[in-house]
Amino acid sequence: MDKLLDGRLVVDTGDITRLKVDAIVNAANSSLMGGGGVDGAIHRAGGPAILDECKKIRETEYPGGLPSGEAVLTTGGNLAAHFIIHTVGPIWRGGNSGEEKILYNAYYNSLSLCRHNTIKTIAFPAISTGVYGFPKEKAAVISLNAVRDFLKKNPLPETVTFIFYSSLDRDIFLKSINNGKEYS
Ligand code: AR6
Repeated sequence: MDKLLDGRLVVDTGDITRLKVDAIVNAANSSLMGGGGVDGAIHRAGGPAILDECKKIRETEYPGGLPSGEAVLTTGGNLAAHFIIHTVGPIWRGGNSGEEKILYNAYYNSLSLCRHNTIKTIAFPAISTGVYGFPKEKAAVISLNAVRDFLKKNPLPETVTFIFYSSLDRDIFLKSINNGKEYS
């Protein structure tokens, strides 16, 4: 486990569905109706209450689907986490379609939901770096910048965890942020 940003950002490996934190973030798609990857794992582990709330969100707030870069909150269902924050990262299209800003927004807007829901601890998977094809090295720097910018201005969440599914992905993250901008 590595700690950055004065201990407020923890970098670790594992299965996000098993974490005992107040909220976990889901790398969803605009439909909010589930999918593969971490999205599928969260819905399977958390049970049908999550999809029920996603359907309500689609019927009310977002009939056209959740735009990429935005975030919404549901129950955590059967998970240890009380809440799931569903966000939609960008699909990588080569880098000239606003992908970097959308990824930044996905992290930042997910964190913005912490204050109203008194979320002290939150964990993120590596949004967009799976099926959506965002280069992991670039995503590392953007995700760190978004969390650093947010935590500078806000007492909640107290701690953020970046949970990588493999130690290789964790190592790519740590190496990329050291090659990128200063992070302290
Ligand atoms: N715990 C932590 N990380 C995980 C887990 C897990 N249980 N499972 C996968 N990952 P992806 P995306 C990692 O493809 O690129 C879905 O179908 C994985 O290794 O899940 O944002 C949605 O419905 C990778 O590093 O999300 C969308 O359609 C990271 O999670 C689409 O995929 C993200 O990979 C979203 O694509």
